[in-house]
Amino acid sequence: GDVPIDTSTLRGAAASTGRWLGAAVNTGALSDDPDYVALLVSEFGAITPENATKWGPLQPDAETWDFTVADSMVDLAELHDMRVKGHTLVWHNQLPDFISESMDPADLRSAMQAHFETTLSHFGTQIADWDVVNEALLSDGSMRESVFLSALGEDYVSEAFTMAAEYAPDARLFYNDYGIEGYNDKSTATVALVTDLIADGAPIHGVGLQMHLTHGYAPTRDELKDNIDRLWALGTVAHISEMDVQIRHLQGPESERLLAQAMTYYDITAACVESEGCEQMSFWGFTDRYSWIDTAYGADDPLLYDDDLVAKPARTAVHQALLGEPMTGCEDSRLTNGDFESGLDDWISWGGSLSTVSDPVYAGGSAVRSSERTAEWQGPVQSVLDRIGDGLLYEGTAWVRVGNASEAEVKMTLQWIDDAGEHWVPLNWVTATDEDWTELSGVVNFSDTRTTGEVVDAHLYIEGPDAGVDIYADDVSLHPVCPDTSVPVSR
Ligand code: 9MR
Repeated sequence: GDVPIDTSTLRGAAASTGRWLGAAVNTGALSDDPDYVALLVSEFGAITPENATKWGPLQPDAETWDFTVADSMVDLAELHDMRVKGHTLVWHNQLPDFISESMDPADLRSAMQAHFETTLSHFGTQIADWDVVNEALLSDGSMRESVFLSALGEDYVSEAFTMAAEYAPDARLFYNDYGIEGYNDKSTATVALVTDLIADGAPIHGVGLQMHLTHGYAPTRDELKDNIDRLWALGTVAHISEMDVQIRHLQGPESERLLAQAMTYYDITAACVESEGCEQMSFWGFTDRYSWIDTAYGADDPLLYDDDLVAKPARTAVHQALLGEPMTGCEDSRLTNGDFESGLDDWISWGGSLSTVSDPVYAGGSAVRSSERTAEWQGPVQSVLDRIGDGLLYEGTAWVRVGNASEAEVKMTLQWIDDAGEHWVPLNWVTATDEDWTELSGVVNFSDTRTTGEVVDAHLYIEGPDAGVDIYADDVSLHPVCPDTSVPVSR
């Protein structure tokens, strides 16, 4: 109908760009957790059964079929106007026991035939999209060993697509895999596979990039866009099909860890909405209450809503990226009293003497002065140990000038101590004068790829001039750098 799109929901915001936004549905939660179901249907316009439409769950033994759980998901989707993606017809995991590794080609082929025919005729047009083959490739680009490969040879992929189209002529058919989001041997092999399938006349419509990520190891936005573009150039759409973002390795306050995660979600969502070829984006669940990550790797919080179903910064970031709005959460300085209006507060000095002054000031009523300095590393310092987190880029800014010298080099430094020792990373240097205020700004990557073990100490320094030179500073701030604002392309 002509119901106006409610862009306050994720599904509505995605729909406003012509895309579907979905989540994998957990079997237990569907029947036992009404709050989960309510949030699912209000926020998501597409679902993928997380396990219920895999071969094993659907056909526990050769004579037994069980569509109960899958049907309840499909019915829910129909009631709430959600698109359904079936997952997955052919996969080396979660197979029925009667599919044995040593099956001969004829037996495997007829088992597949029965599975495809029964499953696809059962759902008919209720399931619009199917993952036909899942995870057929290895990271070096070669084909994964499986009963399908050993019995049917490499052509099993093409055979599966042709067979699926026979029983589901209206469905759109996908190849789905992990580790193919950026540019690497596996994603290049995927492009080659899709090229071959098309050349063979196999009916393939798209590729699912699973997007199981760990913050700090995600493909860049540009790399992902290029990768989606090369699939689009073949005439296939891309889906982000199983996104989640692990953060248990990140140090720092929870708010900073969740912000880091939100940045990864923002960048990936932005890459999708900035790409004509990206048609759908789905997450592997939506609440930290239920995630495969906890079981597979350890306690984590990889999704958009927390254990209490409260929206996390990641949910806000996805929503903002869908709407082409700037990402929020980076504005406030992680330092306290950077304008020195309430005295020295958390500012300290390892030497010399630190005081607030009312003249000169850059802004407001006071600035800080570091005088009687006996070494170049002395100046205003503030601990940021409980204020910043790894996996983030921080921008520091300050206004500085000097006394007792007409000019001197002043720098801003991030210092930290971890298992590898003490580190000093300059954000930037500037030539300050005794005549006027000069801006000092720069960025530092305080990242898990640079820290080793536990960070036990971290400070922001303003320092640099020779002993005896006074440093003045005002309006000092340190804040994270958020991703560039997305520019959605409608489909
Ligand atoms: O999330 C699924 C989990 O509940 C199952 O135990 C597991 C079985 O291997 O499969 C998980 O889903 C996988 C998906 O089907 C394919 N891509 C990787 C997903 C996470 O392992």
